Amino acid sequence: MPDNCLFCKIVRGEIPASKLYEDDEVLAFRDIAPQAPVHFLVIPKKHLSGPSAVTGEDERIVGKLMRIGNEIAVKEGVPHYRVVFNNGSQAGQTVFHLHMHILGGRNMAWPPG
Ligand code: DGP
Repeated sequence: MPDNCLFCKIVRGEIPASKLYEDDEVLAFRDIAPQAPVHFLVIPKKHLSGPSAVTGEDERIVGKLMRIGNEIAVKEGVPHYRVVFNNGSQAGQTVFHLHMHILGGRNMAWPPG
């Protein structure tokens, strides 16, 4: 786990987060700057810099992010939600540790900004 990665610090408990789910592989927590009434992030504990860093050995865990994210969304009362992975700064990625956004609780526009 890189020392200076923000989400690795959350995984290690060095920075507080509003956690929604945790096991040995996955952590979910509320986004600090919510863009919808419900907005949380689901991450692998393993450091991967983003979607383009995912390899074959990570395929199972990426699927798990979706399963856990859906379970949390349903519990949070937003069975209709948007899933976002940003890959690279031009796409809006600001934290370079793979994370899946789940946003719900309002109508979503398309195309996204
Ligand atoms: P992205 O732009 O896809 O890299 O999204 C990064 C998200 O991470 C952004 O929506 C804000 C959120 N975020 C940044 N710093 C923190 C933090 O310290 N705690 C929490 N909970 N969320 C953070």
